[in-house]
Amino acid sequence: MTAFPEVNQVVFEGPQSKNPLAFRHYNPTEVVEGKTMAEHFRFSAAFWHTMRGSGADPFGMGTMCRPWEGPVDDVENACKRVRVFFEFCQKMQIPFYCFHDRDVAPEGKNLAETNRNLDEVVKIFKEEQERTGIHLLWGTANLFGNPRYMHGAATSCNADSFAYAAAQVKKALEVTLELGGQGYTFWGGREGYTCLWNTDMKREVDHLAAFMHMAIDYAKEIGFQGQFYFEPKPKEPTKHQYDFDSAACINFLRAYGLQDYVKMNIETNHATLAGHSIEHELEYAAMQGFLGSIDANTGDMLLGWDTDQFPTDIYETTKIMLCLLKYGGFTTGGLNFDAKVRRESFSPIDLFYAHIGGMDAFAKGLKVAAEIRKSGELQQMVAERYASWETGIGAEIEKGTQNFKTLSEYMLAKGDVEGIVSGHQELYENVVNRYLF
Ligand code: XLS
Ligand code: NI
Ligand code: NI
Repeated sequence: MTAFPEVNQVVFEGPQSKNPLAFRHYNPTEVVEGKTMAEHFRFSAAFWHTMRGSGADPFGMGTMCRPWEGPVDDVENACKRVRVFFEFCQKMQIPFYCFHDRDVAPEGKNLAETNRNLDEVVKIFKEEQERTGIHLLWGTANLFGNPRYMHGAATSCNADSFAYAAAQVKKALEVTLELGGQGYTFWGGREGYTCLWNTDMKREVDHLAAFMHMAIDYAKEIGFQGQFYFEPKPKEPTKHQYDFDSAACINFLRAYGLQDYVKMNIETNHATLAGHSIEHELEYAAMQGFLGSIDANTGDMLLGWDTDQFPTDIYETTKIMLCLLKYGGFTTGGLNFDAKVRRESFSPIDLFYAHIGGMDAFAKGLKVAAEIRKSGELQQMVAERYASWETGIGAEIEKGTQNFKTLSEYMLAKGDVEGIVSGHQELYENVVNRYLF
């Protein structure tokens, strides 16, 4: 049985190809800067969007045509859907996937039945992983969809909601371990607030930290050695999410002694919602040693919410790849397409077009980034900009041999600052563009 009879394996045909079901730039075995493209990207498909995205929005019901879906959302249907997902990943040459517990299996009458449902579906995941060689990049738990989490999960005002979330993450960790998952992600969901009048912020943030410590303790207990990730998002669904951006998350991790266990999973559209760019968020996390994984997507410049579109902007992918190359790339992480097809793109084939576009945009970005790095032009210009730190007073400040008194004496003798040069921003922009067109 095949869910996508019209698609064979999507393969690399080269930049001249006009075949909409072929890669023009993504060539998994092509080596760039000493690694194959497959190793650089570690592409992953998101089960929640690719298999569960219905196309519903606040104004209208689902639109997606998914012929493999049965009339009821039961375990049997869920198992069938898993097989379709693996057919899709295999045809796309996507080596990893990510999922939430509730994406893959329906909730039962109570927690025990829900856990049993999950176990049934996980068996199929295991079979399909073995059949295809596709791996789990990270697992996670949906701690935001059910009404029991209306006030948050770990940060809820209701202790039972916290306890239920703990039970859910316990199970999600077990399942992630069972599937050989390489990571586990915390995304805040509703861990934030909308009205400070009714909110005890300190208590909530303390609870979030306690919750993460419990997860880490339990992971140790069961022998889960995957990497934990924290995924920043400034707002949506709540007005103020506690995991606002890289800087806020890293501060939280350090304040609560979690910094040795958790790295960042950075999402493009979340960065822009925070008023940053993805490259800012990546650079900040990486320079602090917290670069973990990426949720690749893009927002719409004219819309103020998480539109989760597939990335197609080569300028943007070039910037992401420049940062990844600079910091040595992924170890446990990967490039997970946390992206969905538009509501109007309802046919199954659109899932292929969407992922092909994203993978090609990143492959082209990687090639451009590698060219920029090879010439060394930009690095040279930046080095010149900071030249005053290489010798003289600059080098001494960096060595730590100066203080306010000695610097004051230095400046009193010198009289004023010398050697300020232009920032040449426009020149930098032109240099980058030279590699793009
Ligand atoms: C939502 C988040 C979510 C996480 C996983 O905006 O991006 O999909 O990646 O819980
Ligand atoms: Ni995400
Ligand atoms: Ni998102």
